[in-house]
Order: sequence, then C-alpha cells, then structure tokens
Amino acid sequence: MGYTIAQKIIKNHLLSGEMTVGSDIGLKIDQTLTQDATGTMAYLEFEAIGVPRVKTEKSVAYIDHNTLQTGFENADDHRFIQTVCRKHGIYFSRPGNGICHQVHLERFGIPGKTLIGSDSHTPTGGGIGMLAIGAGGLDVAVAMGGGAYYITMPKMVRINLSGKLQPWVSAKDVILEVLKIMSVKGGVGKIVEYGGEGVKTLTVPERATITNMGAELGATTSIFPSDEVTREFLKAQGREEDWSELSADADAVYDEVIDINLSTLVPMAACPHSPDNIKTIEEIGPQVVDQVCIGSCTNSSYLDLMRVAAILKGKTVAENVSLAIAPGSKQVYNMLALNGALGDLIAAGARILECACGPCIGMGQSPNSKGISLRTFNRNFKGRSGTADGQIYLVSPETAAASALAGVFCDPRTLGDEVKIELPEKFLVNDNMVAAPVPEAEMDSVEVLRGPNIKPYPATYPLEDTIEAQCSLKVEDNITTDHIMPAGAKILPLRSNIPAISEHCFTVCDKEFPARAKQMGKSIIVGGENYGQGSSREHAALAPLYLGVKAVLVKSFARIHRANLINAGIIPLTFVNEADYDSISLNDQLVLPDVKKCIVEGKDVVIENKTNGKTIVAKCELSQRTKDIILAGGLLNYTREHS
Ligand code: MIC
Ligand code: SF4
Repeated sequence: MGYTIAQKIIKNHLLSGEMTVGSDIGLKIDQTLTQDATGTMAYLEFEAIGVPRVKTEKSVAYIDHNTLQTGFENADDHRFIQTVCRKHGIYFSRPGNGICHQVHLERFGIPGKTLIGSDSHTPTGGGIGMLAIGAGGLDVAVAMGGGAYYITMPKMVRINLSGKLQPWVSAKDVILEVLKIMSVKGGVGKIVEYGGEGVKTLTVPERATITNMGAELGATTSIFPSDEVTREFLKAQGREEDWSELSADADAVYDEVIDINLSTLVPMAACPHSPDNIKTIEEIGPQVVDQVCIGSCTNSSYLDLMRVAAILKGKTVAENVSLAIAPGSKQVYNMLALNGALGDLIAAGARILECACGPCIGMGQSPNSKGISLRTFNRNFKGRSGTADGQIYLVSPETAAASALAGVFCDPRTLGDEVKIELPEKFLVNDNMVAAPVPEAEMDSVEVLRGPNIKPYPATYPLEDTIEAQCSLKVEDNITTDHIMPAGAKILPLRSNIPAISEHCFTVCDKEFPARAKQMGKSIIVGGENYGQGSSREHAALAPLYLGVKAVLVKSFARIHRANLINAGIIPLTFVNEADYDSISLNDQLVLPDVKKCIVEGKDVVIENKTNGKTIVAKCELSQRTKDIILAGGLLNYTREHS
C-alpha cells in the first residue's frame, strides 16, 4: 500500500507512535515560527524549559500582529522577543517585514520539511509541500528545545481538482467551496491533501491561499504536492536548491475523497458570522458595501495585489466605501512600489497599511456600526473586527476590488476581459529585515530586555484526587477562541500579562464571567460542539487557568484548543451522552469524585450535580503522555519533570 504526501513526511519524521489513525504520534520538527501575539509567551516558556539554544534547523520569530503601538506594551514585547532571539539562536523578522505565513512561504519554507507555528494559519506552508501545523506556544517552545511535537495520527482526505479556474474566479473561491462542502468542523482529525490535474494550474501563492484557510475546516493541516510549479516559485525566490519533488503514491489510500471541478466554480463569499456560511456573489445581490479590506495571510501575495491594482488602475473607490490594503510582506510591498502598481492603488484612493495582520485581528480599521465589510481574510467571527455588530464577508481579492469600485457587492466576472498577471521570473529578494542570532559562543553577552507588562506564566498544580467546582459558564456550539479570549487593538497588548488579559476572558459571551469565575475559585465550563475553533492562542487556555477553571465539559473540541487545555493542565471532558448537556446549568455545584483515579485508569469520569441531584458521565480520552501532562498540572511542569 502506498503513502499519501502527508504520510510520507510523517514517516520521515516519526519519533514515536504508530501511523495508525487515532494514535498519538511524536514528530521531529525541522522548523518553527512564532508571531508576536503568541510569541512573548512562547519565548517565556522556552526560557522556563532552560535549553540554551534552539535545536531546530530554522526557527523564526515574526513581528506582525501587535504592530499598533498605542502604549509601551507592544514595543516592549517586540524588544523582548528580539533580544531572546538574538541570544538563543532564533532568526528575528523585524516589524515591517511582513506577515509570518507570507514571509515564511517566500523565504524559508522547504518542501518535505515539518514546520510548527504558534499560529493556526501555519498550514499556509502546505502550499509549498511542507507538513505545516498550527500549535500552542508551549508546544512550539518544546519543539525549539528539540522535543517532539505530538498529534493524533489524522485521517487522510483527498481533494481531487480537475479543470481550470475561469477568468475572475480565484483560489479563495476554491477554499470557500471546500468550506461549503466540509464545514468548519469537517476537517477535525484530518489532513486535507490536494491532487489531480487541476493542481498544476495553480501557482504556489494560490495553493497557499487554499492551505491557509484550511485552518477554518478545523483540519490538522492541508498540503499540496511539490512539483514543477513549486520549483519555479522557489527558483524565482532564489532558492531552487530547496526544492525536491513530493507527491502521493498512485496507490495511496484516503479515508475520504472529494472531487472539485475548478471550471465550475464562481465567485463566492463567506457570510456573517462563519467561514462556512457560503453564498455566491450573485445570490447576495448588489447590497451596499461600507468597507473593503484587502490583505491578511490568506490573500496578500504579489499576485493578489497586482490583480487588485490592475482592477483599480485609473478608477476611484466608490464614495460610500473605505478601502484598506495591507501587503503581506516587504517583498510584495517593495515590488509594487518599484513597478508602479502601488501608485495605482494610492491613486484610486486605497488606504495603504503597513505589511502586517492589521484589520484581520482587529488592529485598527474596525467598520462602522452594522457596517458591511468585505474582506479577503479568513475569519469573520462575530466581533473579531472590533465592531460588535459589524457584518463581515470573506471574499477573493478580485471580488473585493470590484466591489470597492462599485460600492455594492460586485461579481468580478462583470468587469469584462480578464486581467492576466503572471508570477515574476524573479522576486525581489532582500532579507535585510531578518536579523540573525549571535553565535553560541557570544550568547552570554546578550541581555534579554523585559518590559513591565511581562508577567510570569500562571501557577499550575498537580491534579487533585477529587474536584468540587461550580459551573461558571454554559455556552453553545462552535465557540471560537475569539469568544474565549478576544483579540483586537485594546486587548492584544496584554498577551504577555495573563492576570490583566484574564479580565477580558469570555466577555464577548458574558461580561460577568471573569469576576464570577474568580469568586467561585474553582470552576467548570460547559459547552457544545467544536468548542475552541479558530486560533492557536494558548491564552484561551491560560486565562481560564488563571481564573481557576479546572475542567471544560463539551460535546466536542477543536484540535489546537484541546491541546492547549491539556498543556495548561485543564481537563478536557466530552459528554458520553450529548443530551446530558441540558442537565447542567450555570452556577450548578459539581463534584468529580476520584477524578484522578478515573484518569489514571482511563475510565469515564463521573460528574455529580449536587444542585439537581443528577449524575452523568464524561469521556476523557488521553494518551499515556497527555495523561501524565494532566497529572503533572500541565506541560511546563511535565517537561521540567522529564528533563
Ligand atoms: C488569528 O488569526 O486569530 C491569530 C491572531 O493569528 C491567532 C493567533 C493569536 O491569537 O495570536 C491564530 O490564528 O492562531
Ligand atoms: Fe494575522 Fe489574520 Fe493571518 Fe491571523 S489570520 S496570522 S491575524 S493575518
């Protein structure tokens, strides 16, 4: 039996476990990346582990999220990350150099290698044939220290692409179609592989748009083969020597196969408030638009922005629309500046932002009240834009640009002749904004600079025999990490200060939650399906940990968040009988008798509801390693105990 692309990479990096679906496998990690919003915590954790120099082939820290410096916090954190990197062997991509995933794809990604990143869109690297996975900061810290990265061996999904995209239909429309088919929880426990004749019609940046937004499927990662198209891209980046061929064996076996004919796709949008709420632009009709934002790690490549510039050239953005554009990297920005396309964007009235995440994470450009905002981004969760009642639609750059001119939703196919933009034979390569670390012999000369906003990792304790706690919150299905630990310009600067950021935990759902949880001392959160979907931010586990949450009991979990809960020492429980969800209410007094024994013995956990007298059971499916982590009170304690 042959192997899929992902299985081949896993096989080459397998440190422990069996490659059978559902078993815990440990992978050797070749490269890591961090960004600044998760990075400060990840490097504090790396310091706590105590390994002097990173043991990966390449580790890169990017500054791209917290770039709005409205107080000292973000600048202090950047300085901390910069000095930690210089000392411990990590490359530092300076603010202004671009969004981690875009820059990593351009400059560092290598087919066949493993990459983990403290950001859920790390699978962007799958566009170049890497096994690239989003993880919590602590997992990244452990991998930097040379430790394995553990995942559950996923199922394999094959998406067969046939045909060719029609003019004005974009890679974004491909992933929107996949989201329509699979939904935001359809990818949990799976790796999505692309194959078929249609693959060779897609460039690397287009493939990366698709693997990037595969994060919204809840998938472990997504991956394309590495072929001649990949070689051309790497050659144009001056890195042809990094190329190697990688494809699935003809007799590889997939658990699920989906066929998509690219020729039949049309421009689409993900409507408020979920990336899988898909309609065609035609179906939406000519509704008035207030704002258009172009950029983010999904759609800010040279190709994307050149297409936008060609559409806007010589025209003016509609009077009722504010158009913001953030190029994905310094390479893209600089090339647009040199070839005149930037001038076309400026002349048309675009508000040009620095190359960073910006509006995607609510760092500025929040839309007006009830404002309709078309964005080329990947998430449209409620409130994420910074405007609680903002109506966010996720679209392709072509649809975004056409609509910015029309002032209403506009199907770009109505624009007439296609704009033909080819990938350049040579990208503008200048890595002057990537600072190298000092040689190991000089590391002692580097002082790590810490600002007053940096507070230590919250205290964790070994698991108790029995837990008595109250239900501090009850939430519904599809709760995102943006609900649990909101981001945005006001809250993101607190990422290195868990006591302060905890005050915002779950406030999107219930303003009283932080105070109530603190007052209860110990508590349990109850939720529905796909709990914790979205980002990799471990703050969505660390803030509940700080507020005394001992267990989270839900119908099902999203992968990264579940791992982050375990890393924080919070017990992840799922209902054996989903109907029991109805038998727990806010403030109920719950007892988990002998929970420690149940976990050690791998038995179901009994939950006695003292308030209504009902008893239910919950599953706690853990491998030996994750059991040990929970028993130790989290991965940091566990790593210290095992090193
Ligand atoms: C996001 O898109 O939600 C983020 C901000 O990039 C997060 C990471 C974070 O919260 O810092 C992610 O996707 O992991
Ligand atoms: Fe940045 Fe948005 Fe991409 Fe997250 S999804 S890494 S916030 S651009």
